[in-house]
Formats: sequence, C-alpha cells, structure tokens
Amino acid sequence: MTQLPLSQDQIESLNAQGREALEDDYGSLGRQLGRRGIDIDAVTERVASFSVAIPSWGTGRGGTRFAKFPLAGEPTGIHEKLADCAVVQQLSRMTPRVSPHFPWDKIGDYRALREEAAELGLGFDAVNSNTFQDQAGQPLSYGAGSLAATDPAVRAQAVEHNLECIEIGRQLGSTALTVWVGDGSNFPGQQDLSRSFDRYLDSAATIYAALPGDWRMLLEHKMFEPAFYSTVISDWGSSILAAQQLGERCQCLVDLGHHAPNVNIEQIVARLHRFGKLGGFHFNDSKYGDDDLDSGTINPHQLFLVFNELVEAELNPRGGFDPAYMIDQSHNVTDPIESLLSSAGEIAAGFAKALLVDREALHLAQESNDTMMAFQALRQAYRTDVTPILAQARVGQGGAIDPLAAYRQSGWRARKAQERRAVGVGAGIV
Ligand code: RM4
Ligand code: MN
Ligand code: MN
Repeated sequence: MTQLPLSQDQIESLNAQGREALEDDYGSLGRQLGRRGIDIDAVTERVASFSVAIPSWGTGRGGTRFAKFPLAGEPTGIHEKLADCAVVQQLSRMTPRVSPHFPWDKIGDYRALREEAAELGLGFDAVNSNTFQDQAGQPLSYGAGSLAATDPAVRAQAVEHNLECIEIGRQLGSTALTVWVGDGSNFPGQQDLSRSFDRYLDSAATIYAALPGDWRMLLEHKMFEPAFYSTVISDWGSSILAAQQLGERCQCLVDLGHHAPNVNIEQIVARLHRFGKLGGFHFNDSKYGDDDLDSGTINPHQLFLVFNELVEAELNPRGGFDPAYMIDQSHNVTDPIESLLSSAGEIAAGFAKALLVDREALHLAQESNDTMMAFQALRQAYRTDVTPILAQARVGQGGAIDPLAAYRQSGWRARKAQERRAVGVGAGIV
C-alpha cells in the first residue's frame, strides 16, 4: 500500500503552533465580515469545497524556451510526479486531481496508475494531448502542423493520438480531453487562413465523435507560439466558433496567458458562459506573453475579476456551469511544489474575495448607473485579507495552516534528492 508522502502528525504539530493566532485572526475577520452581513463560516465552507487540478508537467522545472536548470530531487516520471502532487494536496487540500499530459506521462498500465493515485488521495482531471512536438520514434513530423496539417496522413496521426488519449483517460477516470495545438504560421501567405481552419474542424470532428457520452472536449486557444504570425485557434472567437460547430459537449478553455497583453479576460469569461461554452481554465500569470508564471504573482486583481465573473456565472447558470479548473504553470527558479502551493492559495484567494462581493449592492449600483458604488462593491471585497479563511478551510480538512512552512519543515525535496535520479538539462517546454 502506498503511503501518503507526509506524516499527518507532522502537519498537526506544525498547525498546533499556529492555531491560536489563526483563531484570533479568523475571529476578527469574522466580526468584520459580520458587520457586512457575511457569515464567515459559510464562505469558508465554499472555499473548502473549491478545488483546482495540478498539471503533471507543473511538478518539474519546465524552464523557459531557452534553458532549463534542473532541481535536485525533481520528479522524473509520472509516479514521482504523482507523489509530488500528493504533497501539494496533503498540505493545501485544494488540489485533489492531476491533469496528465501525453505522451509525456505515457506508461504501460493506466489502471494501476489510477489505483496508485487513489492511494495517494488523488484522482485524474482532463487529459491533455500533445501534437505540438515531435516525439522520438514518431512516423510523421508535426513541423507543418498537426490537426490542421495539409498532409492527410499527418492529420490522421494527430487524430489517432487524441483517440489514444481518450482511451487512456477512460482508464484513468478522466471525463475531459483538452486539445491545444501549435498549428499556425510564421509568415504571411504561408497558410491559407480559412482552409487551415477547415482542416482543423474536420480533424476535431473525428475526435469529438469518439468522446464517451459523459466526456467533454475542451479547446484551448492561444494567439501565438510556437507559430508567431497566425495560429489556427488564435482567440476565443475561433475557439467558440469551433466549439459551436463541433457540438454541445465541446467547450472552450481559457488559459490566462494566451491572450494579447491587456485583453479583458473577465469579459471573455462572461461571453463564453453566456453561450454555454465556458469549459475550463488554465490558471497562471504573465507579464509579457505565455509566461506561465505562478498565479497571482503579476496581476492578482485580474484573477479576482475573473472569479467575480465566475461567481456571477454560477448564480446565473443559463443552462449549466461546470468549468474545469486547472493550474498551468512552469517554473525556472522555484521549487515547483512551493509554486503550486502558492498558486493554489492565490487562486482560492481570488475565489474567496469574489464570494465577499456584496452582489445586491453591486447589482443595484449597476442598475442605477452608480459607477462609483459599483466599483466600490468590488473594491471592498478585493481589499479584504482572506488569509484566515483559506487557512481555516485547509485546517478543517487536515491541511496545513501555513503550507509553505510545513513543506520546508518536511525536508521532502532534500530526501528526494537522495532517492531520485537526476533529470537532464536542455530546453524547457512551451
Ligand atoms: C501550452 C498550453 C497547453 C500546455 C502546454 C504545455 O502553451 O498552455 O495547455 O499543455 O503549453
Ligand atoms: Mn494551457
Ligand atoms: Mn500556455
């Protein structure tokens, strides 16, 4: 039987040191919120039931396009990645599922992997296909595209890979396939912009037709990289058009780093939801492009505004609201476990703050065109320090009051540096 990576006693004894201060802070925040007509325990309960999936690739030091500086004790395969995900889950209690990426996480026995994960307290989230890179031994290259390639044999190979991902996902207990392709062009004229989209739609329809009845297909748009002139699914417009054409169970996935700078992503969220096409998120942060920085490091206000739309969407489901939340980040300079813990906290903070918005006041101000009071309704919630709520939500489920401190105390990475083989240097992931 697989052991949970950290001992619960160790977490408890660390929590004992911080419990009194937490009770004090939680009580004080509770009184403050009480004056605003908010029941803190109800908010804590909502936060406790919130979860976000961990990307298997986020447990390693992906690095930048140019360099990768491996960390001693970094996981080298899916089994070790799962163990690191379990550490994040044990401390945060907010990340009970892992989103795997194929063929990066390819192994022989997926049923056994599912059991191994379950013993670690983990399940699997959306399966990610990868036709944006060539793999060793692959018969045909994706150099000129995959699902939208002009060569029908390349398209067939890319479709086949997605079908294999669905099959693997079925064995893992997933119910969604996330498709991001790197297809696009680097030169004006290189590709026919309409016909490449036609070819994409055609290939995607074959994949969609193979989805099990309870599955969703999530289309991820990205305006650039690795193609820098055009990409086939460049923006939410192309994404929703494709999703509408493919069918009801095809929806759009918003990766926060995949837009032009300053794009109003919260409005995209509202639009996609309005038409039943908001399928999921890849949370990360960015300063310049698809930087895959930790959530909330650059623009926590945007994260809050996105959650504000999500809370609105939940209150107005318009025929369904069930987005798949995932982290998608890559690190070059931190311990990935610490970054994942930090991001999970920031994401939950965005959600908690959005729950604190006085919706009645906001809606009244909106209806009466009282701009300042509408803004203040958001600002008041955004300014609130929700740290005690997050800590209480974690502790209530056996997690850590201070996950980073507990992780450092655990000595996990140093232990793994002794046990695990070293990963190679090289360039990072996209
Ligand atoms: C892409 C995109 C995908 C992710 C890869 C690693 O930019 O965000 O979601 O699977 O990176
Ligand atoms: Mn992504
Ligand atoms: Mn990305």
